[in-house]
Amino acid sequence: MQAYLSIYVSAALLFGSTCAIGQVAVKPETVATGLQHPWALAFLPEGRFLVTERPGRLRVIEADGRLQAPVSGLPEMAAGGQGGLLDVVTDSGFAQNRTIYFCYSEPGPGTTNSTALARARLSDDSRRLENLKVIFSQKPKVGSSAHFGCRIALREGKGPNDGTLFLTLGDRFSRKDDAQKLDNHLGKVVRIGKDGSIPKDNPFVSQPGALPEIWSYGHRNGQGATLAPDGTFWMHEHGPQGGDEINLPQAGKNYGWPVITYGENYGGGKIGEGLTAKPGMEQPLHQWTPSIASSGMVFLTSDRYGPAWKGNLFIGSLKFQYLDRIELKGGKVVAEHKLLEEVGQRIRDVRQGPDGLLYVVTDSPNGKLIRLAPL
Ligand SMILES: [Ca+2]
Repeated sequence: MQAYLSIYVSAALLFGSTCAIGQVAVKPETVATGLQHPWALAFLPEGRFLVTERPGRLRVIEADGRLQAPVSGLPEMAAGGQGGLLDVVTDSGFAQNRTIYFCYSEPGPGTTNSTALARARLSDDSRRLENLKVIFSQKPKVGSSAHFGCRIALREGKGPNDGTLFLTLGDRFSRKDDAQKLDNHLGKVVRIGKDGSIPKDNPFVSQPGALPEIWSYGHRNGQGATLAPDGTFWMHEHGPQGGDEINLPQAGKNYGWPVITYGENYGGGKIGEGLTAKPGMEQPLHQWTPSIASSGMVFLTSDRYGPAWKGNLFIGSLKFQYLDRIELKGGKVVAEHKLLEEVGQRIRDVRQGPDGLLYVVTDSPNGKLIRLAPL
């Protein structure tokens, strides 16, 4: 972090202002308003959008910004607190099969709930879901309204790790020690087939007592996930008070929570033994202290903003209400730049559209869908 800061500051001095580094003039263009706590954004053919609203609605937004009535046929949800309808992605074959995947808080007995992942077909008129199937359900169900995760990254292609979904799962806040145990799905990344099957090369399929969906463990609450242009799986997760992290989870590895963390308890005080490193536990690629409360994540692959931005990573900040443009070099974070501060809302998700432009949704009772228009 200190190394990063010194690079940032010296670059700023060199160029006179941080804005001069890789500067591209962009203007936030509001595409749609009136969204209630939008959480995730996907793209449909003909310039339309698919947006989740946390209270449990899925909406199509027309290219001109008109909101359609909520899509019907969604499963029952435990909406409340941080729970409800969360991430959504479209299948790479959506134009033919109209398949989507979404994650949400699924009610259990009494006041319990957990994160679930469902697959469905969006009807031809985009008004309802058909052939709904819950393809994963986090175990155990817990009486908590916090730390559901969840973000979905779909890896397509024909290689051994392809045709699968990565899903980030939170520790439910009250069960952090379970993130270190392999007999549950709390504080994990899981990996499943698009039909809910378990890939044969998942790391714990043949380990007695371990759940076979687990890809990596020791996570706290991941609310960003994507694939890098080279196909590597990237995610980020919220720390407690400090210590939000970017990780590149590899099969079977332990990302440390709650044994190691750069954060501390809310109100102060160390977590566990107050360690930041331990043998057998992975270090994050990057960490933010204080926490930015990261949400949403995408690599820009288009040329629409010029060469300075191509290949940059974009992550939303809920807490400080900006979009973080992250420059990487040699796989490390070398600079960060704040965008969209003028919007004054929590940035919940960021994606690259089929037009190569970046889009965000803002998490607010009157949330917006915003396009970053290059000037
Ligand atoms: Ca960690």
